[in-house]
Amino acid sequence: MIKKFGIIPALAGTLFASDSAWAAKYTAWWLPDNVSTFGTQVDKTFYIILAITTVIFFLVEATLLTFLIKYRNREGQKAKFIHGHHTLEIVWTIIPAAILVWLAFYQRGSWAEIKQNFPAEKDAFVVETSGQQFEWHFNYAGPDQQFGTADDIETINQLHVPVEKPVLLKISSKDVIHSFFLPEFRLKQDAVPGLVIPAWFKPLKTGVFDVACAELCGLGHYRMRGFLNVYTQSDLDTKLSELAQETEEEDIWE
Ligand SMILES: [Cu+2]
Repeated sequence: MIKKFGIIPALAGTLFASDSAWAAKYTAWWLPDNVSTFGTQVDKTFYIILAITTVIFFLVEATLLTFLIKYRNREGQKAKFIHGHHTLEIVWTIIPAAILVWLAFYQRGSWAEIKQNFPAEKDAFVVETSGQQFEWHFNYAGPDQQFGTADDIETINQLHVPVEKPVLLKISSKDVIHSFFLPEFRLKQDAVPGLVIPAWFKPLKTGVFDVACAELCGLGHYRMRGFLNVYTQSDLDTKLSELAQETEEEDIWE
């Protein structure tokens, strides 16, 4: 989940030096600030895995270097064939297996919270979300609170949601497999044609955040980018009634 690599921040820093907020956001090389209720749990799991793999990486590299030096070609020392070592092989199989099993149990609660226990529709702000090469479509129930009626509101690449309320997305795709990704919310879910997959999050603060596609979905994948706008409930109501007004006007012209 490292967002950008060395050269990109350097380039972006030069390109966007005039806009410091933009520059700060897109030149940061570590995880973006978390904005969802379950994000800290995801980050904690990430850091635990990072710590374990870092320790193992240095152990393996140190062993490799030691052996390279110790058993290098020298006068009076001849290379010989060694078949292997059963005890060692069993040990280095059991240890990683035990770590993986422990991780599976450790993150079980977070997985259930994020991917299994969805908020009830009546308690959540529901948005039908679908990917289409190369944009995100968002469909809201509109003033009558019913989906599939004439007053539904559709926005493209702009998702509007309330703060501190569960948002329930019903994710699908109109063509190929996309992946709905909210980096600041630590949420990623594939959008698959023919399936409606739920995903949820609860924003902790208002603001504008990124919506990305995390699946290479075609030539225009790089520009499949949207924005998540988090408002207070009253600001959201204002925004949605403006959009409802626009939808009504469009309908007259159709
Ligand atoms: Cu895509």
